[in-house]
Amino acid sequence: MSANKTIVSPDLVRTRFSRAMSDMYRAEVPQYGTLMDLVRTVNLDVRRGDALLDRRLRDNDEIERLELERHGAIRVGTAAELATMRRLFAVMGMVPVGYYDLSVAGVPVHSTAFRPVDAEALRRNPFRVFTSLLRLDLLPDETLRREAAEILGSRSIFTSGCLDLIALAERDGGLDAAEADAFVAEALETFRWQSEATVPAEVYARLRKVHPLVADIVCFKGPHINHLTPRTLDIDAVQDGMPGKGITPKAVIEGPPRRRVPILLRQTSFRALQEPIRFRSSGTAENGTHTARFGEIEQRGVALTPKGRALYDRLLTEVRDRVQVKPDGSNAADYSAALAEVFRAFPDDEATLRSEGLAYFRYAPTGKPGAPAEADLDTLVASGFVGAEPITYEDFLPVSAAGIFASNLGDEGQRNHTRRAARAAFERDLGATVTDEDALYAAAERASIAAVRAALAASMR
Ligand code: OOG
Ligand code: NI
Repeated sequence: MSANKTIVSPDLVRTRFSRAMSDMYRAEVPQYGTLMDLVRTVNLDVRRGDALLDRRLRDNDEIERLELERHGAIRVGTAAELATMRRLFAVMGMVPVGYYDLSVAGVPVHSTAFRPVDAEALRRNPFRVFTSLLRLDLLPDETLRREAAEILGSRSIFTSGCLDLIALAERDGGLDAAEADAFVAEALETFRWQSEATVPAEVYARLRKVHPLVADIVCFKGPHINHLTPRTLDIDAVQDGMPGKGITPKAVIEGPPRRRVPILLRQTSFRALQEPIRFRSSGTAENGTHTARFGEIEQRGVALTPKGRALYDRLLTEVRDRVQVKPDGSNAADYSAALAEVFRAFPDDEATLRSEGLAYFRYAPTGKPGAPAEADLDTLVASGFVGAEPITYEDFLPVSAAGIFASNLGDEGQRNHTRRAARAAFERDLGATVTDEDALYAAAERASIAAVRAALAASMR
């Protein structure tokens, strides 16, 4: 271990990395820059029009986070790639949270999200990367499975500099400032778009026929970042504003409907670019096109308890049983109407969400003097001694993610497939268990209650 090495915070490495990714993506996909500008304008408008929300954002130091906030997504091909990805993200304080089974949507991947978990790290920079692993076991024929595995087995998606710096961070418990800069530059290479396919046109075409995602994952040198998603305070306004900026959004917003109290996550995206690619072939260069990259926006709301989540899942199923969006999106209005109507059964005020145990809240003393320390929490809240703020949902939703995948493969059609979750295999390939997201929210709420109790007890002395 090098003497006197000053370790920089993983939060800082994450911030530098997410900035570098954003700059790279803006240069690669100009519409992303346009989208960022639109989101910034809408967020400013919302804060001007909603004093309570603006105060909350300020009080929680969320203003700065809002500008920084985004998630991205990648798809890897092998267990070894996934396991190294886990080590790479660990350098930036990001750990795998949640298991998402996308086979429900007929997409042959399963996924996790690498993200920071503690409140302070999230406040500094909540950057997350939705990471999917190809499931060769879901491909229809054995020859193809073997061929895909062989192609993937002969690529290396990390630079040797990157691998060295990951090992160094593991050995020394972190990186110093110069090492961190080098790490960001090396890591960025893995996520860069590279237009040369590693296979001839014929192989690409064959894999594409099985599933467009298979071609996207197998035929290139690396797992190019396929989107970066800024967070907006009003997703409907951004969705409506997109056409005016020359962007065509997908037909419907995924997730819950618009509400007074936003819950979980709402997302919408726009179609990927058609990008020129070059195939590897003997002699002449062959050209083709590939759609890999797209834009997305998200609006985050309060995290739900298992009881709230069960209600959400039940209502969403009811909506989809009633109306399924057609591949061309022509019945989007019917879907939105059904969504709004069915979700009337989901309470839409903070007091009820709290009293019915549907959502997670963070509690804090308001400073009002004379709190009866022995009173129960609800009484303390009702009498203004303790405040309750919604805890933001930091994760993803499998049905929504499936919709995002589908729309960017050029097919908005909603279908229900059989679940073929394989969490144990995923964790084995990852080389670690994934953190249970619900446990994180429950712990955050519990810790805030303990802190309230301690503060009230101290104020009695
Ligand atoms: C990931 C799609 C899922 C989200 O926000 O739910 C996703 C992908 O297309 O690789 O990013
Ligand atoms: Ni996304």
